[in-house]
Amino acid sequence: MAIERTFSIIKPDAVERGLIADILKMITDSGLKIVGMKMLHMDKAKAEGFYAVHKERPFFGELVDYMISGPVVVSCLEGEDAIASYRKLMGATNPAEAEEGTIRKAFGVNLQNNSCHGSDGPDTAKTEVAYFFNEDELVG
Ligand code: RTP
Ligand code: MG
Repeated sequence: MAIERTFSIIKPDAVERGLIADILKMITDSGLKIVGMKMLHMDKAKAEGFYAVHKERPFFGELVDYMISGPVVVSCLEGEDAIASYRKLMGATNPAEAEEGTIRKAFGVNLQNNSCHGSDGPDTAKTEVAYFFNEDELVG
């Protein structure tokens, strides 16, 4: 298996409830390494750009409003099979359907306020990391 990088967001619902450390612990306990991290509060244009792929979906407006409702923690994670491995750790999009031991099962509130984001493939991982990080903000 290849060493990959993926992009993660600890979403506003989780930051607001003081769950940054709990989620980062689950990430590092799973064997993924944090190679870049920052806290920020997205403006509307930044969030709309990030979720542009969903712009025709009925939930787009609500999703953007939620993502700019408070600060988030963005990170770049590295490890073997990091993209699939982090998607597995997050669990199903809807926390009600997420498996035991996943971030969304532990902390997700509902289909929208599901505590975390992770890239869904190699192409999105690359563009999403680059959307938030310059090369000199990543270590290792
Ligand atoms: P993510 O992109 O955040 O890692 O989540 P995902 O791949 O599991 O889900 P995706 O289909 O890409 O949806 C992106 C985010 O939009 C919100 N959502 N709301 N109201 C709804 O029907 C609905 N469906 C999705 C969630 O916050 C989801 O993570
Ligand atoms: Mg997605």
